[in-house]
Amino acid sequence: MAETHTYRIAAIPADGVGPEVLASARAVLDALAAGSHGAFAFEWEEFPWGCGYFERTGRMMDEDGLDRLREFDAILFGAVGWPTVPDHVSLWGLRLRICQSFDQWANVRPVRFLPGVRSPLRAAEEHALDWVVVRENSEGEYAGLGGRNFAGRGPGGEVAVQSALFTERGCERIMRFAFELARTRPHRKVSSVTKSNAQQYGMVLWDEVFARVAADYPDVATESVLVDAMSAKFVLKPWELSVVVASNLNADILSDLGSALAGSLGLAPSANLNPERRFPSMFEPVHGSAPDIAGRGWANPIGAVGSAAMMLEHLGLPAEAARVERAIATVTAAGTLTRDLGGTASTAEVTGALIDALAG
Ligand code: GGG
Repeated sequence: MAETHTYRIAAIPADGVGPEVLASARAVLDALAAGSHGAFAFEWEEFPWGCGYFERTGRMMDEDGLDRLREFDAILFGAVGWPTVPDHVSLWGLRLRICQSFDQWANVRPVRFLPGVRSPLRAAEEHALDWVVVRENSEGEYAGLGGRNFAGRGPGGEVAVQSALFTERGCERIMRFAFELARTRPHRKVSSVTKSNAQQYGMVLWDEVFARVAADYPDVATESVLVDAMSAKFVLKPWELSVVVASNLNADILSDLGSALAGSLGLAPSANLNPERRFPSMFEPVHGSAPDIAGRGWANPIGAVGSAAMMLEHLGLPAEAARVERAIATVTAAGTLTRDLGGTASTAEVTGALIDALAG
């Protein structure tokens, strides 16, 4: 028998519902490995980082954390953020630290409309709705450039500047990534999200690079749409979408809108990719830590399990990724839904149903 291929995965459950949904994703992956007849296995190492860790140590992750993560084949991440730590401290101290240090410059966020899940867009029954938001994940509005000025202004006079950084290289690589992805999809189209009418420097460069890159892909249809018009299009004409490429902040907002339209933020998976594979890539549900429902066993694990499927694809296990995606569709079609989708199933019940569906 061929040797078992063992994938080393770093698990970072972090905060709120993160540990609950990550436990589901791990259970589904371990069930898949157990049924692989020794073809592959997962070796997990769990890191206790997050807001609880910050309260104990003053750090969101260990000082040598990045060096330790570098050794893994991939990272599976839960969610970051808790009311006891300012959001900009927790986000920059963990999730953004990993994404930016490991040059995970492409954040891929599929919007899938699952059977059995009611969406406001189900009126458009005749169309199969399925698109991908490609988020520029290394610069733009998340470049961390700016400052606050208290000096000499007196009470109430403070000013803050938050600048966005757009580089030709950053724009070009995410756009080429989007075009290559579009070539793998039935509808070969890339929609670029801009705001160049109001943002005359960064977004005009974005538009110019898009036009230049598009010329290299004559087989892929294109459009350039203002972010406000694109949010309307997500609701009114989503069947015209295939791959949507946008800057860091615009894509973050639009992907939440897309997953809400598909039924719930709890469904949405994502991959933070370092396409050159110089560093491990990181897979996480789009949703945050949801302090309002954390610890109650209600969290929807499908976003985390879908992220695990994206990790399988990245690790070179596309058939296994497809099996997990089919299991997700089987479970939603059967009406085993958590509360965010109008159901009554717990996280554990959905996880059990997913594992049963893998076996079926
Ligand atoms: N699993 C995703 C997560 O933890 N997100 C936390 C968050 O606040 N992210 C903000 C952002 O990525 O823009």
